[in-house]
Amino acid sequence: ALEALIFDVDGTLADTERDGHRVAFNAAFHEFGLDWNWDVELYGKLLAVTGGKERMNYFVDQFHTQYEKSADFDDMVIALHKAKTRHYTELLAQGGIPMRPGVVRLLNDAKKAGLRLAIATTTTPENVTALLKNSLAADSENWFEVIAAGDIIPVKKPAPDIYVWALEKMKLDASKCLAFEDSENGIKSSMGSGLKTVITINDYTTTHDFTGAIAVLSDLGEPEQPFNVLAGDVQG
Ligand code: XBP
Ligand code: MG
Repeated sequence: ALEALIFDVDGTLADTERDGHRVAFNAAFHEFGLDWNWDVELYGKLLAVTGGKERMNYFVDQFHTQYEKSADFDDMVIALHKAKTRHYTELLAQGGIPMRPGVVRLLNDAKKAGLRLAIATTTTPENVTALLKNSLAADSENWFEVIAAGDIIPVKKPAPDIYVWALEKMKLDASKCLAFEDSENGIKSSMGSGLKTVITINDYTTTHDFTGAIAVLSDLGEPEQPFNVLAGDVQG
């Protein structure tokens, strides 16, 4: 039987990328006097690489090749990323980003049904805490038994490591568990760890390959024919 649900954060619990992370990256670039600007379209391409520091490196290597990296480039990326996290969490503190449709209902129903909850994300732990606190509920960090996030795992999605880590922490077999993702990198990671996966798409991921997903949904809101995870619609 189903015992636990594991959630991705960015794009799955909330639409954080375009109006959240992207804006925070640009604010950090501005703060550091860099003329880098990630518009909505470019950011869609940069999402191919997960992790903020990794994404900045990917940008410079693939999209800004005339930029000359100084000897302390890696240190600058770390400092930039700290500033980006500050901008992002400030944005969340202003209540900037709501949960996606159906997310709050599903989490509450899952808790009532006695399911265990966890998070597996490439984003920074502080970002997860800030989103949960400001957009879900003050105490909602405690709803999740495990929050697997950021650099605790050196190899980020699409590698399965973060999900494997979460499952090990929970001493849980993948077969007893369901993952929720929004992206191709995400489902590669979750399925790579053996997890059945439900996809909710968003503007950045509509064209992604979700082969193997047990369901691909527009969102977790109320369809005409309710899709009821807890009643076993997705056990097969
Ligand atoms: C999320 C990401 C992250 C965030 C930024 O992917 O790709 O890089 O955009 O996070 P997923 P940090 O939803 O697949 O986990 O800047 O904190 O690294
Ligand atoms: Mg995601």
